[in-house]
Amino acid sequence: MIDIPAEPGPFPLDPAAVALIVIDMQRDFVEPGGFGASLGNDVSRLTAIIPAVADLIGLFRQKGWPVIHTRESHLPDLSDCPPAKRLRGKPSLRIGDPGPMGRILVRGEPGNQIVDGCAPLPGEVVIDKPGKGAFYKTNLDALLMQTGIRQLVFAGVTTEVCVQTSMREANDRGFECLLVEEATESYFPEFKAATLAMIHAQGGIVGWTCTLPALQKAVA
Ligand code: TIU
Repeated sequence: MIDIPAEPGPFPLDPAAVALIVIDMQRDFVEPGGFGASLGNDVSRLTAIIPAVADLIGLFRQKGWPVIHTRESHLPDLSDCPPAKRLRGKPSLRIGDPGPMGRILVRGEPGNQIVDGCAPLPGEVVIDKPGKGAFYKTNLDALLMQTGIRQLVFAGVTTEVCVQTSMREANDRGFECLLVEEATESYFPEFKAATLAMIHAQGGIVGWTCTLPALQKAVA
């Protein structure tokens, strides 16, 4: 075990049972013209974390620890997109509409690709998920069970939507979860701060949070 300085206390990282899960670092959320921007958001806060996420991915690759990537995406016929999701709000473009990076949030379109700085290497698992949570209608649970992974280090976007939803799903399934502050971001800084606080409150009710330098130093 390697003790990572974290909140609410040290995270006991097990090199034999840990994986990094990078949530939805896809152009749809991080670049102008995608789903995030269509909802009225300024994406620059998210673009800014690409180097930190890349550093974290690099650390796991250097250690030989697994890296898992996710993408929020729907089938081209939108059969896996509930109308309640597609019709929500008043976006400038809805899921499935053609945009500057292809159809919004549709699997295989340019906007659905993970940004270059965080791109998966051959052999790394990429989970396409129709929901906000990474476990809903995916094989992630089975994959983690097969490979003996019991701890998940979380990164990606957005902190309070897909990252937090996935982390809560993982926590309920018995995984020990650690969120890295510099490697996650929200369109709303106050939501990021609240999410970090609520995760590690009450003795780590949904998991742990740590800083990237603390993790880097502890595993060096
Ligand atoms: N809108 C928003 O903040 N997030 C999402 O819709 N999906 C993810 O967080 N990936």
